[in-house]
Amino acid sequence: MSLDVGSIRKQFPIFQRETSPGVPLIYLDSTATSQKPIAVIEAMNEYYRRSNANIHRGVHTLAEEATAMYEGAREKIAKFINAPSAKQVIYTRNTTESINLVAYSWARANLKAGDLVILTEMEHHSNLVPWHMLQAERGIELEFIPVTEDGLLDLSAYKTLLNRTPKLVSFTHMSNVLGTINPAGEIIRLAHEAGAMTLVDAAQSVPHLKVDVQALDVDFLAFSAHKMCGPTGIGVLYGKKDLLEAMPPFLGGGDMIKEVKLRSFRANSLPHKFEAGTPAIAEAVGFGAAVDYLSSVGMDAISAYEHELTEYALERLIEIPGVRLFGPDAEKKGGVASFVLDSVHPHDVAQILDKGGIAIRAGHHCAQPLHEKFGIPATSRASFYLYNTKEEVDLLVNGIYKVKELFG
Ligand code: C6P
Repeated sequence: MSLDVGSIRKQFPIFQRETSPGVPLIYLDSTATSQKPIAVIEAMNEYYRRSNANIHRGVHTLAEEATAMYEGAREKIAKFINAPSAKQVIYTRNTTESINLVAYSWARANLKAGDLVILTEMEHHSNLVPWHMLQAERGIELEFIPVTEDGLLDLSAYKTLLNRTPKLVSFTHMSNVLGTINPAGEIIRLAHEAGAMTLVDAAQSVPHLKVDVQALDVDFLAFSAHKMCGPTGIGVLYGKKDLLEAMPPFLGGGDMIKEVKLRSFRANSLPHKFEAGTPAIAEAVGFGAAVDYLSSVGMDAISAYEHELTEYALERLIEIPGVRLFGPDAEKKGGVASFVLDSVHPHDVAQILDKGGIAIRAGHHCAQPLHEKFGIPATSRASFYLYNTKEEVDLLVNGIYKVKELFG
């Protein structure tokens, strides 16, 4: 395998801990949130120890250092996704807030009753509920690209939906349940041909694949730092410049203004127009360090390694009698293995595995409609990142055999 996983693991302090005496941590829940390397932890620590100050406000040394660190991280993130300018990288709290920003600002300014928004059946709740809310408020229409039995988007059904001249196509780049990597470039090209804008939920793709916003020609793209070795509390909305410039502010307050009078205000320029109030400064610094870290390992190497690991995991899991796996084969998916085990509730599977130090997630993973589509309330989900190993996959498989034994 192409990565030196032994030395990568040494950079993540959490892997030194045991979940109970003598039981090392096997962390297979990076789709929920990734672990953090020492470089990220130390960058945030160092910021608080040496440079803590508010940004864009003071002229003292610390304020200028803090501002430079906050804006420097934005430059790094812009480069990481190949944004034409750092001004097009808006800091938010997370993917969820980024999608809500588009729904509140762009959509409320541009959509009226009867306008169609196309989503998919595999969306996370954060790319469903903001549109449900707008539907209730505005009377927009929602349609969904169906998911096939093998966990792919039905692109011929999508093409038929496009005949109804949608205003927006908003979809996940990679499913957090099926692992499916959707053909984002093609979906965007077809949407544009039909005259629609596009929003990509890249919460699961940016951490694991090289994502180039210019090559994709996407209009808006949302992701979170905490799934890509960075801290919680910060995410990004990328947008095309002309769209962001035309959009009204989302939240009002300090820093997002050029001028305020008693009865009026003028909004600030990009990106500050969308960043009201004191932002997550230390988190931005950590986000920049995370991007440096992932770049130093190499996104292509990370994707290739995860692919090999996922292929191995799927092969091993499918051998277990009573396991039903969801999603396409390894060629079409990222490092996610969601499954059900005959007559054992996913929460029981997760709880028993936890006794052996194995952390997986069980539940609907904030994708209830997708689970409903497959006729199940919940799945167990193991997910992989650059620090996981084949030995951990083997321990997971042994753990599932133990669950089977316990439940007869
Ligand atoms: N999925 C999971 O365990 P936030 O919480 O805003 O950082 O990310 C939301 C989100 C949006 N889209 C997709 C595809 C996601 O997977 C997630 C987060 C986690 O699957 C937590 S529910």
